[in-house]
Amino acid sequence: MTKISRMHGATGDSEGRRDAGFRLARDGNQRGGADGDTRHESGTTTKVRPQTKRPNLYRVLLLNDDYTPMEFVVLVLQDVFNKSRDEAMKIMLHVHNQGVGECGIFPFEVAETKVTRVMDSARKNQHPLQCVMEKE
Ligand code: TYC
Repeated sequence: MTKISRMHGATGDSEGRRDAGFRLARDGNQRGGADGDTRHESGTTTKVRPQTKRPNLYRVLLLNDDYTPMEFVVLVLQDVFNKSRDEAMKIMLHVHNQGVGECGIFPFEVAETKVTRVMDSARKNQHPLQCVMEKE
């Protein structure tokens, strides 16, 4: 469901500014968007603003090491990050050759859960594989 916020107010003030409250309320909403005006018979204006806050996104990265088997990394990428076999192989080889590679970009709690799943699985299998997240 789309959340709607309404801001009532006069359309001008003593300093000649229009809808100052509305502009303030928009601060931090970088996406902007389609904002509508509804004029009432009373002469007041209602601004309707869909809530379009984006979640904080985090990049999940795999780090290379010399000991974790390539096949284990490929399986982790398939299981935890839902990659196809081909895509998992591509990412694993990128990490193997470049030292670090991206598994995906997710909202904080999703990223955290994926990092935990990778680290738990690596520990359980006694591999030194490292998985980290960084703010996008
Ligand atoms: N470098 C490892 C090897 O040669 C393979 C590997 C790839 C390990 C990616 C970790 O994130 C990793 N067995």
